[in-house]
Formats: sequence, C-alpha cells, structure tokens
Amino acid sequence: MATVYVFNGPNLNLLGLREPQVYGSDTLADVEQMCARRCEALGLQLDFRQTNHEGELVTWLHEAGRAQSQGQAIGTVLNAGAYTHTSVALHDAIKGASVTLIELHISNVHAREAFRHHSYISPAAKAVMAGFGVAGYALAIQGLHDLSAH
Ligand code: CA2
Repeated sequence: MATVYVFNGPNLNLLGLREPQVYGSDTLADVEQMCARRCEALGLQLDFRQTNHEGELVTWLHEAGRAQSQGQAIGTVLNAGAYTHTSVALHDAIKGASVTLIELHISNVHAREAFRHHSYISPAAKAVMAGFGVAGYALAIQGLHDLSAH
C-alpha cells in the first residue's frame, strides 16, 4: 500500500486550541483522523507528523523523497506554517529530494497580512491549496491520489 505523507510545521500543534476565528476549532488530532479516513477510502497509508523544528522538516522531506523514488509513496502534503514565508532550506529540500508536494494552508494567506503573500514553498510545489479550512487536507490527499493515477 502506497504512503501519503502529511507534514505540519511550527505552532500547528495549537490548532483548535487558539485563534479558532482564523484556523477553526478542529484540533490537529481531528485533522489526522480526517486524513486517515480519506486515505482509507483511497487505499493509501497515512504518515502524519508535526514538528516545530525547521531542520526536522528538511529531514522528513528527504525521507519522503526516498520513499517516493522507491515507489513506496505518492507524495507529500506540507503545511509549513510560518516557515512557508521564510525558509530557503525547505525550498531546497523539496527540490533536492524531488518530492511531489502539495503546499497547504488552512487560511487564505493572500487575504491576510502582506508578509504571508510570499511563499518559498510554492515554486517547488506541484500545487498550492489555501483557504478551505482544515478540509483542505483531505482535498490535498485526494489531489495527490488523482495526480498519481494519471
Ligand atoms: O493558514 C495556514 O495554514 C498557515 O500555514 C498557518 C501558519 C501561518 O503562519 C501561515 O501564514 C498560514 C500558522 C500556523 C500556526 O497555527 C496556529 C493554530 C492555532 C493557534 C495558533 C497558531
């Protein structure tokens, strides 16, 4: 069974606990369950993680790229949190590891502060999803599945 990776960056462990007006009231554990349900329906194996450390995301992207190159994974959904707007290291990791990557944001970053409008992830991503709330995670998994089937 092929794996889909879902990686979450800094502060996303606070999901549902703070700022519900921006990010909704579902917790990250709720999001993992939604992703698990979608993966089960699609016959995929879910590997869902969160870290507050940039270098750990880099290491995980390398791991995801290796699994994909060995035919064991179809790609990665990444909500890099605020590292989206700052991290050349994540850009380089996605390119270097040749990961098929969906950049995911819960909020519509383009309707928010100007500093959220630029992404270092987007030029290295296959697709970008923003503004669907936490439902975007399942949509992104579906998108990776549909891409891999063509
Ligand atoms: O909309 C998104 O998913 C973001 O990636 C979330 C990041 C933000 O820096 C990006 O600009 C957009 C923030 C993640 C922090 O999540 C929190 C959740 C609840 C309470 C506080 C932070």
